[in-house]
Amino acid sequence: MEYSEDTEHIQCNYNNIQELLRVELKKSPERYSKPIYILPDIDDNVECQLEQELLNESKCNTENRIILIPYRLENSHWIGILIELQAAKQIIRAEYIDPVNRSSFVPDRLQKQLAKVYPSAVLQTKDLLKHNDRTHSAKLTIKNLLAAVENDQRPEMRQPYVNIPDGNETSTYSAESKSLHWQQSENTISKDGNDYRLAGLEQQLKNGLEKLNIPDVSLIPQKIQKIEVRIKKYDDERRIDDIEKEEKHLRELQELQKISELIYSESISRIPNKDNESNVNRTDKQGLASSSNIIALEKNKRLLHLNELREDFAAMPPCAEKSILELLEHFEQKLLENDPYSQEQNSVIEMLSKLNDQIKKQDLLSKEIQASLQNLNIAVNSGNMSSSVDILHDLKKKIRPLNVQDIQRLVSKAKKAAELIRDKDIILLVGETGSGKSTTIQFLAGSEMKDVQVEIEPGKFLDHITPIGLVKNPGLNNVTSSPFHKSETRYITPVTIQLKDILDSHETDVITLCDAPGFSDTAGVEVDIANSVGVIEALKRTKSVKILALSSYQSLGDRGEGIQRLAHILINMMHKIDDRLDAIIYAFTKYPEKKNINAVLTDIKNQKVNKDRFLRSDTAFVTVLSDMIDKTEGNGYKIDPIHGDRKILIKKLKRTKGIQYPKEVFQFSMSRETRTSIGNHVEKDKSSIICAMKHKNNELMIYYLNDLKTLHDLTKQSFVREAYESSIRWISDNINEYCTRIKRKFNRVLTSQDRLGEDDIREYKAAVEYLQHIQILKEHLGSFLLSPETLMQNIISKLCERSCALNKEDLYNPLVGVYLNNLRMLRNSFKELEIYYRNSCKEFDKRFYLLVQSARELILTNNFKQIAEIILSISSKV
Ligand SMILES: Nc1nc2c(ncn2[C@@H]2O[C@H](COP(=O)(O)OP(=O)(O)O)[C@@H](O)[C@H]2O)c(=O)[nH]1
Ligand SMILES: [Mg+2]
Repeated sequence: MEYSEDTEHIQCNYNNIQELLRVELKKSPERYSKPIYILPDIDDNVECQLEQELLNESKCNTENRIILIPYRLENSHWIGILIELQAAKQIIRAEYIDPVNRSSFVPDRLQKQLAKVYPSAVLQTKDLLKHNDRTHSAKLTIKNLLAAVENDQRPEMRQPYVNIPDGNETSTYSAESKSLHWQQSENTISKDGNDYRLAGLEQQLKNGLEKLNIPDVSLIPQKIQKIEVRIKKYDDERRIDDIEKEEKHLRELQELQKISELIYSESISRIPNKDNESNVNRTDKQGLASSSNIIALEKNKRLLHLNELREDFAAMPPCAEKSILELLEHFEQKLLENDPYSQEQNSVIEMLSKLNDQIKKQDLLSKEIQASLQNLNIAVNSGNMSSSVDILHDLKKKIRPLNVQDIQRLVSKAKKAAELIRDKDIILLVGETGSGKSTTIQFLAGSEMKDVQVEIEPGKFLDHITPIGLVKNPGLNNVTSSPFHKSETRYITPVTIQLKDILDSHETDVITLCDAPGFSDTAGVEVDIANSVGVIEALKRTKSVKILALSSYQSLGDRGEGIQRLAHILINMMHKIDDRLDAIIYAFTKYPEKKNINAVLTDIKNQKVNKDRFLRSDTAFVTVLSDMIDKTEGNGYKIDPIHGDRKILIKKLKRTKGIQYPKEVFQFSMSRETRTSIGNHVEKDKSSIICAMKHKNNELMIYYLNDLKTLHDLTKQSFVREAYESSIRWISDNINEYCTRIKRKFNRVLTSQDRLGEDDIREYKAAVEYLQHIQILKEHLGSFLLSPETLMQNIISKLCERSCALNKEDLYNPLVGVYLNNLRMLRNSFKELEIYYRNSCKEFDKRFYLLVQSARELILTNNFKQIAEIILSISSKV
C-alpha cells in the first residue's frame, strides 16, 4: 500500500499516529478481512501503559482481530507493534517493527507487559522499511504497520509463528490461509497452549538454524560476536552496504538467540518441584508437563543429531551407507515431528529398493544383512517407524562398524577443549556413566537444582535432578545430563567457576571443572576412541589435575562392583595410581541420607573382599577401596544437588594438591572391543575398495581411502596405516596390470598384418579415459599412479618403431598401407596424435615423391623393365 501525502497534512509532527493510521485504513476498508483496532500512541516512559491499553482493549473486544500499536521510545524513536488474535486470547502473531537501522532497542519491557495480558505471546521482530535517521521513524512506523496488516492478506508470506488453535476455527482467513492453519493444528489439537507454544518456538529455532546454516545453537553467541566486530570494522571503513547486510544477519541471529533462551527458560520454569507435590499423582497434568519439558530438551538434541546426519550423508558419494543415512533421516525426522503418516511412502519404497541393489552391488550381502533387510521391509511396510530406525542403525553398524565422522567431531571438540584448559589447574570428574558427573558440575557451579519426574514411556517415570532458571555460567550450556540410561556427555567440557560467586566476594580465584565422558565405559566405540586420542591429549597439556571421583550408591553392588569399576577407570587412565592418591577426592551420589559411607565401605572390604581370593588379588580395586575408607573416616561427602552445601566440597577441592606433571601421568588405551571394531571397520574399507575398483567407481574408492586415512590420522594405529598402504599398493598394482594387458593387446594388433579395428581403438581409448578419471586418486597414490600419458606414449613409440621398420621396406609392401591406415584411424580418435600423423605422412610423401622422380629419370633412359616395376609400386600406393 502506498502511504499518501494527505496523511502528512493532518499532523505534520506525527503527534497522533493513531489518527494517521485510522485515516489510512479508512481509505480501503474492503482490503481487510478482520477488524483492525488501533491503540492510542504509547509512551515508553509511562509505566505499564502498554499493558493497561492491551487490557482495556481485551475487555472490549473478543473476536478475531488485529491490533496496531504505535509505540514511542526515547528521543522520538517510534516503533510499531502488531498483534493478531484469533478469538479472545489466542495470539496468531505478535510483532514489533523497528524502523531504525542499527537500533539498540531491546524489547524486554514490551515482552513482559504483553505477557501479562497474553501469557503465551512471544514478541517477534519483523523487518520492513528502515532508515539510519531516527527522525524518520514515525513516518516509517505508519508505513510499516500498514504493510504488516497487508501481510495478513498474503499468508504465504508469513514466517512460522507460534499459534494456538482452539479446534473450533471461526477464522475469516482466505482458503489458502485456512489450509495453512489446518496443517498447523493437526499435530496439536489436543495439546494445551503452553505445549504448543514451546513446540512452536522449537520449530522456529529449527527453521532459523537451518536457514542460517548453523549446526549448533551454542554457536550463536560466537557468531553474534564476530558480526559485531565486522560491523565495527565496516563502520570505520564506511562500507554502508556491507554494514546493512551484516546488520540484517545480526538481527536474525539475535532473534534466534532470544528464541533459544525462551525455550530454555520456558522448559525449565514449567518443571514442577517434586518436593511440593506430596502424594504425587504421577499422571497428573503437572507431572506430564515436566516430562514433556525434559523431552522437549531431548528433542533439541535430536534436532542437532539430525543436522549431523544430513551433513554426513551430504559428504558421501551414492552408496549403501548413504542410503541408510537418508532413510534414517527420513524416519527420525518423522518421529521427531510426531507424524506417523508418511506421505512419501512411494519414495521410501524406492529408496529401500535402491538400498537393496546397492548392498548387492557392493558385495555386502551376508545372511545377517539379508535378514536385517527383510525386517526393515516388514517394518517400513507396516509403518513401524521406530523399529525401522532401530533396524537401520543396526544395519549401519553391520556395514560400517565405526562412525568416523562422529569420531572426527568428538576429537575436534576435545582439541578445542584442550586449548581452553591448556596450562590450567583443572579438576576432572571421573565416574561411570550415570554416576552424576554432569549433575555435580551443575551443582558446584551454583545452579539451582530441582527434582522432577520424567515420563519415559506412558505411565513410566524416572527421577531426575535438573538445573532450573537461566544459565548464568555459559560453560554450563554444554554440560547436559539426562535420566535416560545413556551417556550424555560425549566430549570433555570445561566449566570455569569464579569462587567469589560461591564462597565469598573477596575470593579472586577460579576453579575449572571438567566434565568428561566415561572412560572404559558404555558411551560407545566412537567416544572410547576420542577419549584415547583427544581427551587424554587435552589432559596432558594442563598444568595440574585433581580428580573428583564419583561413586553412586545405585551402582555400588553387593561386593562393591561399582567401586571396582571406578578403580579400573582410574587405573586405566593414570600411571602409578598409588603415587597419585593424594590428588583424588571422592564424593558419593544418590546415597540415602542416613547411610554411613565409611561403614558401608568397611563392611564391603572386611566381609566381601578380604574373604574372596579373586577380589583380593585385584590390587587396583583394593588400593582404591582402602583409600576411600581412609578418606571417608567420619563419613564422606554425600552430594545432595538440591539442598547440599557446595562450599564444603569446593573448599576441599581447593585445598587438595593436584597431579603436577600430567604429561607423565595420563595414559589411556582403548578397550579390546574398540580395537576389534576398528579392525572390522578397516577390513570393510579394504573389501569395499576392492569392490569399488571392480566397478570402476572412483568416487567410492576415494571415499573409502579417505576414510582409512582419516581413521589412521585420528587413531595413529599402525594396523590402520598398514591397511591404508596395502590398499594403495593393491589399487596401483591393479591399474598397472590392467594397463599392461591393454597395451600388450593393442601392440600385438598394431604390429600384425591386420588392421586395427574400431573395437581395438575404442578399448584403448576407454583405458586412456579411465586413467584420466582415476587421477583423482593422486592425493593417495602419488607417484604409484600411472598417468594417461603412459598409454599415449606407448602408441607413439609403437608407431615410431613401425615407421622405422617400414622405412627399410619397399613402399609397395602391403604393411605400409596397413600402417598408414592405422595411423589415420588413431589420429581420428586421439587428437594428441595430430602432429605425429602429419610428420609421418610428410615422410612417406617424400618417399613417394622420390619414387615418382626416379621413374621420370628412367623414362629418359628408356629403361622399360625398371620403369614398369616402379609404376607398379606407385599404382599400388595411390
Ligand atoms: N538423587 C540423585 N540423583 C542424581 C544425583 N546426581 C545425578 N543424579 C541423576 O542421575 C542421572 C544421571 O546423572 P548425570 O549427571 O547425567 O550422570 P553422568 O553420566 O555421570 O554425567 C540424572 O537423572 C541425574 O538427575 C544425585 O546426587 N542424587
Ligand atoms: Mg555426563
